[in-house]
Formats: sequence, C-alpha cells, structure tokens
Amino acid sequence: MADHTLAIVKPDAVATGKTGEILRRYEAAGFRIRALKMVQLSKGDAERFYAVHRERPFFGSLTDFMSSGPCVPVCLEGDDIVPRLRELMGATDPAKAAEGTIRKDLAESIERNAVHGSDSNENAAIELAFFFSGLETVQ
Ligand code: FUP
Repeated sequence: MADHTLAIVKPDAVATGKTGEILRRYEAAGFRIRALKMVQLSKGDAERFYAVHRERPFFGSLTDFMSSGPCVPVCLEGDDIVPRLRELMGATDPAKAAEGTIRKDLAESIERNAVHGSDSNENAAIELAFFFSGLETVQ
C-alpha cells in the first residue's frame, strides 16, 4: 500500500503567490494529491501543531508566522512518500538546501521556509489527522 504524508504550503509561499508552483512540483514528482484545503491557523492551533518545538527559542516567532495568514495543507500519497517529499523540499534552511529543491528556489529564510513535510510515517499520521477528517481524504 502506498504511504501518505502531510505537506503544507506555508503562509509566506501562499502570500507571495507560489501555491500553484509548489503543487505543480508535487505532481511533477509523481505524488498524488488526496486532500487539499486552505485554512488560517490560530496562534493556539500553530502552538499545538508545533508542540514538539515548545522549548525552542524560535517557538513564539514560528507560531506567529504560521498563524499570520492562510496556509494550504495537502495529503500526498506515493511509495516512500515521506523521504521523497523531504528530498524535494530541501534542507530546513534554504541557504543550505540543494539546487532544484523547493526551499532553495522559493523560500525566504529558515523560518519563512515555504513548505512543511512530515518527518516520519508516525508523525505523518498524526499531522494528517490534525488537518483532515477521513471524509476529506479520497481513497
Ligand atoms: P523541517 O522538518 O525541515 O521543517 O524542520 P524542523 O522540524 O527542524 O523545524 C520546524 C520548523 O521550525 C521549520 F520549518 C522552521 C522552524 N525553525 C526555525 O524557525 N528556526 C530554526 O532554527 C529551526 C527551525
């Protein structure tokens, strides 16, 4: 069975009109879109989503940014989708991201870094459930 992961087009990329280009790259890589919507997180939503980073110095700034405007969460499906999406995204810091990756080409900074992708199958399941009900996800 194919794997699933959560991608997010973050508020910086939505605000600067890069949503379509990022979705195009997912499809060009052969990933199947199984759910998609636009939402604006509250500060509390962003704090719950990034709870693992609660003790980090950037937590307040990160959650302000993630709740600053609409974002586009996406359920992607494909074999080995978790590591394949991470590769397509590039390193967290766009200055360190490989040529041709989404973050290298489209991200502004380590915080405003255009996209999210789950880092394990376990976290993918948790993060997909945060944004999507079973009804919103096609089989
Ligand atoms: P990633 O999995 O690549 O999104 O990176 P992390 O899970 O390590 O970090 C989650 C988010 O925290 C990043 F997307 C951006 C933010 N962050 C910062 O703002 N500053 C840092 O030094 C590290 C991460």
